[in-house]
Amino acid sequence: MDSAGLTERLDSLTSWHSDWTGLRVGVLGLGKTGFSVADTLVELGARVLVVAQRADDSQVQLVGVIGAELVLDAVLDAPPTALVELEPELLVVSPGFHPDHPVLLWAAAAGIPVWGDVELAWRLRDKVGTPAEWLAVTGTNGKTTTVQLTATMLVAGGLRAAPCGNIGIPILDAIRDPQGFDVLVVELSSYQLHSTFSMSPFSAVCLNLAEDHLDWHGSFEAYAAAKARVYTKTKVACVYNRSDERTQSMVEEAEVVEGARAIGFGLGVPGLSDLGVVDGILCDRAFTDDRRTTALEITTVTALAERGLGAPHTVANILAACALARSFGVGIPAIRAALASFELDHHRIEPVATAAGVTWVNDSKATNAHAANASLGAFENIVWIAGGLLKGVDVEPLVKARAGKLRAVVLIGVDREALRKAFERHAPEVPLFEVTAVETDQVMPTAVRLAAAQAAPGDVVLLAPAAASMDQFVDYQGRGDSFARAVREYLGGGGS
Ligand code: UMA
Repeated sequence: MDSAGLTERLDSLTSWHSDWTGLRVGVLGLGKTGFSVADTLVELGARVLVVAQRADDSQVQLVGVIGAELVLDAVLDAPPTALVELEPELLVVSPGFHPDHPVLLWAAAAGIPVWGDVELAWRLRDKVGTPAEWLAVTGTNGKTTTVQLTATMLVAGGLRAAPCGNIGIPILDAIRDPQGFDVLVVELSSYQLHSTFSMSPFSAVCLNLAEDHLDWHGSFEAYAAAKARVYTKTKVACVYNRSDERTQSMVEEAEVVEGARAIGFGLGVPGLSDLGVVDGILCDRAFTDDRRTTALEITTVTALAERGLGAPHTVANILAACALARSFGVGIPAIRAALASFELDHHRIEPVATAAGVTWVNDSKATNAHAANASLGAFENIVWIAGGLLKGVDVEPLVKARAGKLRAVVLIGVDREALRKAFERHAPEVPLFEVTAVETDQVMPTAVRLAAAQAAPGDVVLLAPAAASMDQFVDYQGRGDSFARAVREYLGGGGS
């Protein structure tokens, strides 16, 4: 088929009920995404070859069972022969593949279109009855909490709703659910947005923007451009963060569906089309008929704080979730009911223990400087445990901004040098300790001992690493679990 014919065929594939039979597709990656993509395309009658550098045994077996072909190549520094011979009409890429991966460079040179799983899911969303609307959520931090909050509010409002996407549930699994949904709350990473073109969400939010994943995108501009795509073709509400101007600019510059409104959220007094806080009361001034003269009261910061939801960045996430849910018509009583039962996930500013006046807090989910900054902002007098994989991000502004709160810092992880230098330059007065142990089971016990020796009554020992965990732990959950275990063992042993 010539390239015009191929473009025409791919352009026509906009429905589950389109003719996908015989389409030759290379699927890159065999993790959660790759398997869901292969499984879906085989079901549609496409010819599927999966290519991956590594995969779990169970996934490898399942690929055979569903009837897709597989090439495993640990190096993969060039397209495998089987892929070249397939002459794929389309590649569907897993988000973990860097854009400059040799197979993607080959595809670009050969003119083979590359989609992500979100692009595929958008086209296939009419499998079960009326397609669900999508509420799309991105941002550097707070995505998962906001997605969970929004889904909880929608369900409390009597809707069939589910969270999916980067949160860990492949979006293709959600659109293939046999019962179908009224609405999906879709968490989108910058990686996923990079390979999404057709999506037209009901409402969308970019919660905030700070440096992260620069090693994947190559530059902050490229990362920001990927995030900005969340607003493209939004139909009803483009929700932005009033304290992050770049999210507002993204909305101003986005090509949206005519009639879509810009809705701000923030911790200050709300403007006419915003959600905000007045005298400690969270208010909606966007989705009420009489918004010139009244604001709808949702709840109070005090009530949220009593439930462990009072940290400033958590309140901001709640307002963003309210904006999305309200845009879909959820009433204030349902939102209140949702907030009354909602619990933050583990590893998000989670108190682990208090002993001898020292509180130990696990915020292992703070995997970048922006999240760590929010975390450090929630406490005074902190012994900070930080470090891991910095992903090319500059930590100097964070150290400079928060040094005044730090009683001491304990560095873990492989990128200690950048953090150490930042302290030498901007906060030489803060006592600094380093964990040189590299064995996973030694890192946290050592860090906890060092931190305990520095903490005084009234202090918080805060694990908020500002870095990814994969240098020393399986993931951020493993890192947080290891910290909590080490704290309990230390305190159980009569420490602190
Ligand atoms: N692979 C290669 N070579 C590569 C990269 C990947 O061969 O260079 C293959 C391997 O076979 C590997 C598979 O791809 O087994 C893994 O693919 P993946 O890294 O894209 O991960 P998935 O299991 O498909 O999970 C992805 C998201 N992971 C990433 O974006 C890195 C999950 O987000 C998401 O939950 C899932 O899809 C469902 O949508 C996780 C994540 O860390 C939580 N996201 C990042 C973040 O939140 O910061 C973006």
